[in-house]
Amino acid sequence: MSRRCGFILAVGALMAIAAIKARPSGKAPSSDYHEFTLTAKDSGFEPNILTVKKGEKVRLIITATDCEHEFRLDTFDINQVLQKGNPEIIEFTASKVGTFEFKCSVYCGKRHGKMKGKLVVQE
Ligand SMILES: [Cu+2]
Repeated sequence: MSRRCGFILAVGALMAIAAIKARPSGKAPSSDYHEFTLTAKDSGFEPNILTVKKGEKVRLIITATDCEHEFRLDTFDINQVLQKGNPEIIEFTASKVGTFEFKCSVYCGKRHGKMKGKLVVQE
């Protein structure tokens, strides 16, 4: 009896694994975005260099972890308030080739001036 129960459990487990694997690759439907997950804190953005290809749709998911910041990327007309602990999603198309600075645009303390990063858009 106990062996049979064990067998049924094992088959059940295998079927569950098969069902998980059968899902369409687990990717979100929006996988045509080049996605980055960033944190913002007074020591800077992490990561602070983002490299994409021209024409790519870019999605940034940014979470301020210590206090409120703002993410500013003038070239693409972006200025997003980042409230502490509240991930913000920013989407845009990397339509220009070049290296573009992004920064925090609200004074957040002594290290505010160092809160900078680069978006590198390659041909
Ligand atoms: Cu700041």
